[in-house]
Amino acid sequence: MEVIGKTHPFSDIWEKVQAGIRLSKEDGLRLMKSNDIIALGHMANYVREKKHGDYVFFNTNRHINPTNICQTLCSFCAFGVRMKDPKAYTMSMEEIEHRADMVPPGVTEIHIVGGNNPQLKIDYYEELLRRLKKKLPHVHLKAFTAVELDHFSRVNKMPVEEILQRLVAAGLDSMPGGGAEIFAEKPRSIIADHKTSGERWLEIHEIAHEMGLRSNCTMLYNHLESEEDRIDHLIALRELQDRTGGFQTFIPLSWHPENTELIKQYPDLNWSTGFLDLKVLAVARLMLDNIDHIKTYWIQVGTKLAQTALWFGADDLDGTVVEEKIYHAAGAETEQEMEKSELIRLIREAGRIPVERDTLYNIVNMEFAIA
Ligand code: V47
Repeated sequence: MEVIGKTHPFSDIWEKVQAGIRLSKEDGLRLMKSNDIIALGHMANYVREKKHGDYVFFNTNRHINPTNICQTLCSFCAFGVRMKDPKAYTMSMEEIEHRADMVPPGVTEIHIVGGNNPQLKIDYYEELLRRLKKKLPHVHLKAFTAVELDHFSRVNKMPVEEILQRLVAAGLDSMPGGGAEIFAEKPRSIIADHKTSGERWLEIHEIAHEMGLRSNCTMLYNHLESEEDRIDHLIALRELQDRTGGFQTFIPLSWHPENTELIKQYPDLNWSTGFLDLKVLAVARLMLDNIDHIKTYWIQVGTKLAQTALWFGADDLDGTVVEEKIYHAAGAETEQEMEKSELIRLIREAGRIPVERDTLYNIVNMEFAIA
């Protein structure tokens, strides 16, 4: 039986998907407003399999969050704190080096993001990258969101181009996708009032791409955004990707409410549901025709849903992670790390083929595919 036959309400969209024709904003809105999760999943999985067959990518990585002191203090976030907060910390270079010493062989990436700490100048971050690169020359350093780079630019009174040049010279290899949140001004002004604007976030990624750096992109949903805000956000990413081709992967992130100011202001908001998570992921796969990979972040959606997502458009499970702080500050109940063997088991049990990749999606190990 056909999932989407000629009389199905999405038959026109399904024809476009099969013909590789780009979906419009109106198409995106119809999909986002639909509860036909089977049809959405069917179409997203079609695209996903056309791009990647049965492969599911993962990487062996570590997270380091050098400081949680943040002057931006977005209401949706539970990680950033004021300087005088008892939980405030900034890692010394010795602590950073200690973490580098703990990195076992086989790790290919360190993901580094932190708060907008006004006391740290660019030389702190240059030194951090240099020390990590010296100890771990083969490990890819994916560091600093566009929001942090914008903050460094203001604190150091330097154009972001110069900040990026200095950080690249110190060892920066690529940029993570955080900080995008939702570009629409209305919800952004409530959930992330003092943050870098959506326009500036896009501009900084464009600058980075023009300098030859690759980056990721994200969208934070399940707060005050409308369905239209979500589609506009995806289209803004798609348009930038048309110009630069620099985004590697898109990661949908659902908002976690615990310990945040936003839930105090809007007590009716809630945790995301598995249904919404799968819907946003599938619609993203369908709208972002020019971004190769869609990552489901198991830390954030949980391992069971992340595994299911591999049939709803996702082809990447992120990694072993280790020491995740941002989601755990906001009540995430997942573990803070996962063994590689467990990632492989989840992928295999979903009937897919595990492929270990590095940050730039070069294949590190295909042997799990054969076992
Ligand atoms: O920008 C922060 C989100 C992001 C909360 O590039 C929250 O490979 C939900 O971007 N509830 C950071 N979300 C994480 C991120 C990321 C993760 C994994 C891989 C990559 C990559 C990037 O986390 C922030 C924000 O959107 N966030 N607090 C919260 N309470």
